[in-house]
Amino acid sequence: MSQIFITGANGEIGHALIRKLAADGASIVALDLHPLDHDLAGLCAEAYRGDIRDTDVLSEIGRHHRFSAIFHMASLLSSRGESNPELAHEVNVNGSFNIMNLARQQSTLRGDPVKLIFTSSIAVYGLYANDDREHPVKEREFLTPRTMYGINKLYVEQMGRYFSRFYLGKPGEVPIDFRCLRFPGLISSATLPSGGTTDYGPEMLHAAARGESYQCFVKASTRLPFMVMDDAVDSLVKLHRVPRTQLKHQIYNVTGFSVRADEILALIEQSFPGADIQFEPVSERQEIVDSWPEYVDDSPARRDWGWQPKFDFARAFAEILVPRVKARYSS
Ligand code: AKB
Repeated sequence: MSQIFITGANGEIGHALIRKLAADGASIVALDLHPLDHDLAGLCAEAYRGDIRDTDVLSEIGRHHRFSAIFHMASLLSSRGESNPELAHEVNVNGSFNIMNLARQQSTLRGDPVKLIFTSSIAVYGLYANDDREHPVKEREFLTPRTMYGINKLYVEQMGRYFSRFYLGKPGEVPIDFRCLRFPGLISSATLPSGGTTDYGPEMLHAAARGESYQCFVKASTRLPFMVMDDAVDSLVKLHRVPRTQLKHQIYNVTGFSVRADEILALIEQSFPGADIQFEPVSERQEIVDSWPEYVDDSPARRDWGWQPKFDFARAFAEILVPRVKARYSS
């Protein structure tokens, strides 16, 4: 029976994606550096603890399972990557190379391309002083990332294209089916990110719901694209299902809404009137967000495979984020 393999299973996207795929009846094999969270364990056919840099663990997984798809999400995020660029490169690039090799072996064993779905990021873009920030960035523009994380993501995207389209391989080798989404900042009511630079969005919300004070590390005027986790998972599942012939590209932007940090705060204050949130920008992190686009153009995804976010900014907070975080912290 072919299964779905998920790396970075304990991460934010991992949590939400496992729930969705399990509800749809998929047989899931999970991998994470840490033991799989209790709430996910019952939803997976098997869970492995290990590092994507460890080829022994990956070989063992490959020996015991046949995958039709791999969702590869394990990575060190942007702020953490800047504090240890060497480790970021090892995990984000070398680890991804190992996952790509696993996908290649599995494709050949099955005689059918394995879908390797990679979560990339707006961090692949790098905008500088005189660049037009009002202009929604298209997939092939501004590919001059500032962070190690962005550089790593861009490289892995290209490695995926290479192994699916240009690599000659050995006779009989079946190429992988590489598909990739560039995500904006993600906001979930169920989990908190760690080590990212868009983390201020979800952190403001969760701190307010817990009645804690929070120092937002970017300027009030910082505008970035965001998306709620429900839409992020939806986009992954949609991209996974779409027939290859329908895809004109392998790398797609997806986004929900673009908002300033003080607009997020204003909405939070409507629901949590006592929220104690101050803006205390940290220059290293501000420089990272200043290099990212304020708006991204996701029209190719909309056109090619019907991508459409369900939640705009107001609906995201009113209908899912605020009610769910209130329920979460009041129980
Ligand atoms: C980060 O902030 O590093 C991530 C991302 C934008 O990919 N959330």
